Amino acid sequence: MADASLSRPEGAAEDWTIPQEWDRYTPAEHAMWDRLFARQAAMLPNRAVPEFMAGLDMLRMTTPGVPHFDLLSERLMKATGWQVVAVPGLVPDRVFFEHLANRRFVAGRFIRTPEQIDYLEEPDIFHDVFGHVPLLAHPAFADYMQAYGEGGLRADGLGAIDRLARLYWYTVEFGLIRSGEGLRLYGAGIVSSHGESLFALDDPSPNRLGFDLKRVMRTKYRIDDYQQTYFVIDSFDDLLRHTIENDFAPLYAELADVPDIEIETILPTDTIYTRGTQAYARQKEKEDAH
Ligand code: HBI
Ligand code: FE
Repeated sequence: MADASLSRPEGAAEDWTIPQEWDRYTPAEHAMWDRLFARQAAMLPNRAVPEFMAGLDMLRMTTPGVPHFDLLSERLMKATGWQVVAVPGLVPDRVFFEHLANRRFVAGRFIRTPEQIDYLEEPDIFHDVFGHVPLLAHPAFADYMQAYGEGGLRADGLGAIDRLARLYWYTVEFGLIRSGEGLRLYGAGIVSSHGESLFALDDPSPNRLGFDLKRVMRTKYRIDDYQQTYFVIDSFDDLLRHTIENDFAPLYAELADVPDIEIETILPTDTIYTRGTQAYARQKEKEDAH
């Protein structure tokens, strides 16, 4: 959750956007993008949902170097009417929602350093652009993201941003999807992470459960390590239907007195794809205790 007290840096516009200044990327920064890209592109076919791979192709992200936001926007605009705009880092929730509601995806313009290759706290351009942008070329997902922005603006008025943020977390960031040949990845937090792209699909540790809107809104999440539970959607059309056919206001009211669900809990009502061993999480806890 972005802190409401974030203050707008000098040089950022009213809506927090800044110029990408593509000409200022150094050869080392372009090389960093290429290195991250090559690593993920080699492993994601047959792991990521085919629509994600199609988006990479369609947006020509397969050409070397840090992508130019204007060129991405030009291609996206034709496909689904989305644009990519640069921001200095995390922006306040309302600003974030306002952009999404208007089909603008905000992306960091900086890229991680070699020391940060596998972990960094703020989303960089590789996470934001490689992770999030390809699916914006898919019509149902593109509509879902706009609906999320509109829902966010309403949730803000209802004091329910936390509920909605869980939906974002377990779909846009860490979602899995069913396919004819088994589960596939689509969450940006997964596909932009080398380790989690393997873990989320293959490791016996995490739970993999069927997506259920109310259930997800009640479920806590962790931001410091691989997820302990992933939720699986049936299709992007299905996800979009859940969001636009539901008026969330009565849902928030109904959930107000219902307790949260712990990260690794499996309920009798859950559809279980994997009952996780949680061995990875247990091991980490042990290491941390020493
Ligand atoms: N700002 N740049 C940026 N990127 C995000 O993903 C983001 C944000 N601000 C708020 C936010 N996400 C989330 O807290 C909302 O989805 C709730
Ligand atoms: Fe993200």
